[in-house]
Amino acid sequence: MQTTLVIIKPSGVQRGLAGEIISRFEKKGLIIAGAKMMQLDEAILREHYAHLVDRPFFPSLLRSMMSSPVIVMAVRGVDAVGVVRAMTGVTNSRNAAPGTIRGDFGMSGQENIVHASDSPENAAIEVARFFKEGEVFDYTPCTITSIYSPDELNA
Ligand code: IDP
Ligand code: MG
Repeated sequence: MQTTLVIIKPSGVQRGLAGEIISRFEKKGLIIAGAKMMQLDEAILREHYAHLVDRPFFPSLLRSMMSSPVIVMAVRGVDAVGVVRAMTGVTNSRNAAPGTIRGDFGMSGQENIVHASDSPENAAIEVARFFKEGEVFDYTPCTITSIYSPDELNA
């Protein structure tokens, strides 16, 4: 199984979408392996968005991501990184497909409701960036055999 990082950004927290977003992952059959609210600061955002620090919109992105607490989640499942990215939709919410989180709830490129890790490698780095030892839990929901076949679980 993979564990991926989801951040419910200030745009999602402020608009009262946290429950709806968590519910989508739960209903899909993904496991919420860790969850907490935190206030992000410039240092962690410069690391997290290192690929964007030279872009003209970076100061605005920083302000936005620090404008309220966020909810960070470690979300687990078979192929969870790709599944969660697909559920998130493309970066600009106006272009995101209906049925995705950004496509259903957003109108903005910047204020796009959620972050989701883009590769298994980055997912491992990002979960470790936002969660301390002991904050991500390794448990098996009692519904697991209704979510996956035995061969999917043992792959
Ligand atoms: P992603 O969140 O879909 O992976 P990235 O390119 O990694 O997209 O960008 C990270 C975040 O930076 C986006 O989710 C969005 O909030 C913001 N962002 C990206 N491109 C733009 C832009 O052109 N204008 C404003 N904000 C942007
Ligand atoms: Mg990204």
